[in-house]
Amino acid sequence: MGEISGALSKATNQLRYRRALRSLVRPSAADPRYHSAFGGLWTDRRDAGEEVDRRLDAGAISSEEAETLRHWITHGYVILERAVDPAVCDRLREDLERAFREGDQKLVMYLGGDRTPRRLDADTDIHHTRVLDVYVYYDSARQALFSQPIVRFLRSIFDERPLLFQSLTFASGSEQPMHQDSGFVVVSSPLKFAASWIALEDIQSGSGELAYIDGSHRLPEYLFSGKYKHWNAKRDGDAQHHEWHTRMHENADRMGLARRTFLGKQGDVLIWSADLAHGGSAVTDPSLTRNSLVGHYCPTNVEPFYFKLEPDRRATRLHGDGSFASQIYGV
Ligand SMILES: O=C(O)CCC(=O)C(=O)O
Repeated sequence: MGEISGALSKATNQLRYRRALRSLVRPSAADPRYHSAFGGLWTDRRDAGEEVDRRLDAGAISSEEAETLRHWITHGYVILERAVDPAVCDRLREDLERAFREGDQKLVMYLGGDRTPRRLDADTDIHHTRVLDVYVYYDSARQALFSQPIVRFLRSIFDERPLLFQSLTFASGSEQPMHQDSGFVVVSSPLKFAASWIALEDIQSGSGELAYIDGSHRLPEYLFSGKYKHWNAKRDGDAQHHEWHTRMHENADRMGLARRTFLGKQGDVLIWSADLAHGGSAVTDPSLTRNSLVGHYCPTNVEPFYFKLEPDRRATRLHGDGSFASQIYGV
């Protein structure tokens, strides 16, 4: 009996997975209004600059917001200075340091680049760890990730309330290779999401600061197995992953795009678009910390892919002008 129900649930999951994948295939008839065949946010439309003018003329946005939106459209990221109260950053760091000292069995973390989920035991070294979705349990993380300037900006590009569906903490540089999140972060409309990178302390040069390629959200698109924006190890293999990475750099060089690093002060936030290439630069001074928090958000009318695969993890909880969900813990 157990074997039959196990086989049935495996078959149901495979069916769910195949159905969900269909929405992620490159459409055969692309909407010519967008740069990408996958469409995207209104800011990804070819007439996005004119749309900013229209919103400004209609009084829907201020001239400062229009300037921020124009930067986002051209460069694929924005920097919001002091968007998070430094006191909130300190509170989150204290919460995390306590959790690492005393242990917090509710939380799940990764060690280095290893994707094996681990419980957070007492006396764990905080460095080279990533704690997942802390916002579910820590008010300080919710205050940071839903700070008013972040939510206001996300609402302006989403035309919708933001749904926070994943976060990662870093106490030291990740040295993560340059990548576009659309390759790994999967939502029902592949370009409809954005990420915030919050400096929880003043970031020092040599700490493995966040690196990114200005304007790379308009790089020629790489299609995994000829049709997907996201990489699947089993389906696409390491060779395609390597080719994606190589072409990203070749095309960025050919287009003359600038590599930049983010030396944010505590509370500064960099928001990147789904296709902006970014990663962690080399840690040249291992004595330096790099306390930071990354959050991934989509509009509430878009679904993280896991909603389709794990219906019991679809629940969302309201928080101010946004909401949140978590594949790891549920909410
Ligand atoms: O903070 C970093 O070093 C890189 C983070 C990153 O690439 C990501 O979260 O996608």
